[in-house]
Amino acid sequence: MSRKKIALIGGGQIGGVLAQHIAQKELGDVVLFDIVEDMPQGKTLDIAEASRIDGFDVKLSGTNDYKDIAGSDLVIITAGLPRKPGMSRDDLLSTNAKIMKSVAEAVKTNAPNAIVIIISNPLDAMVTLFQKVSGFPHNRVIGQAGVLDSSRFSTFIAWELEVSVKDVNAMVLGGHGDTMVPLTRYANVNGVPVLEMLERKYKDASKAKEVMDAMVERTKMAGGEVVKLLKTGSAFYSPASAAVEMAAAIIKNEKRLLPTCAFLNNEYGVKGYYVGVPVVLGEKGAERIIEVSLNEEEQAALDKSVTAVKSLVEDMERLGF
Ligand code: A3D
Repeated sequence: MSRKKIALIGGGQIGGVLAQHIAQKELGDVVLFDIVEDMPQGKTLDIAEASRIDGFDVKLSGTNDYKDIAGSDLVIITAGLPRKPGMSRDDLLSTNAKIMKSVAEAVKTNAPNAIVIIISNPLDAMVTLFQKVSGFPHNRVIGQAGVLDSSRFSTFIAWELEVSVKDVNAMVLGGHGDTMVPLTRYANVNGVPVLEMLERKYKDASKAKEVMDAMVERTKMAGGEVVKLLKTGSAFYSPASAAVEMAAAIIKNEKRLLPTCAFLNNEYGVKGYYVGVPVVLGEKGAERIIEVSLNEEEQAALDKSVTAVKSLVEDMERLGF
């Protein structure tokens, strides 16, 4: 089996960690692209020089020339500005849309058969724009947000219940913004409902609900919490880990069921928009969208999140993209 080729567009904070994780897991040869001269070359050289110590053997190269991404099986995009304190993800719209348009044109020309995972914010709009400009089939263009948001939610649950995070299963649906929808009813610790564990812990249903609501709120604001602490940029370790989990599912055709920003065609009552939902990821990218039954309250929350995604996409269209 020949080794896969993975191109990373954007060699900043997330791009660098992506390159390191992908190399360490030997998912494929890595080409790191950035417009900043020498920087991606320096980062990949640095990572490659740890290969003897870490025990991985893949090719790593940095480039400022899109021709070097030719033949890529997978492309992961982080090009664009990150948030600074006080900014919402949506504040990045016009700058990052301009960047994403140029990236989409270059990927279309140089790696026309690749599956593409987008991380740049505002996520739902950037995925929509990439697909529109590239014309790639919807199953080959997806966004990373839900894996990270779900991992954040799972982490807070593990801390609260004092159990290993490895046993926590929790999923976040919707757009990657303040309206995202953590599914509290489905959250469980190896099959035991989190809500039930909270009720037993506090022996009081309303207190249990209050604690759950606080974890939901922290999950929605988790990106901003990190931005406020870092001051100069946004989260980068955890977004990279999240995208690598998706990349592995695709490269190894694992059929993982992961929350993914995917194109909906009447699923969840949504037609023609990219929204975060559970998706089976494999060698064809987003292979199947999985519908989860939602109660009235959950459906209303998802509808609200979809409305936010639609208005973001409309804003982008008004800007001429
Ligand atoms: P940063 O460290 O600034 O890296 C971005 C890189 O993009 C820089 O190295 C730039 O030089 C490069 N770049 C700029 N313009 C272009 C261009 N035209 N072509 C190619 N590269 C270019 O940011 P980061 O790595 O911290 O974050 C990258 C993006 O991910 C930002 O938009 C963040 O908001 C976003 N982000 C998303 C999540 C999600 O979960 C969706 C989480 C965290 C950050």
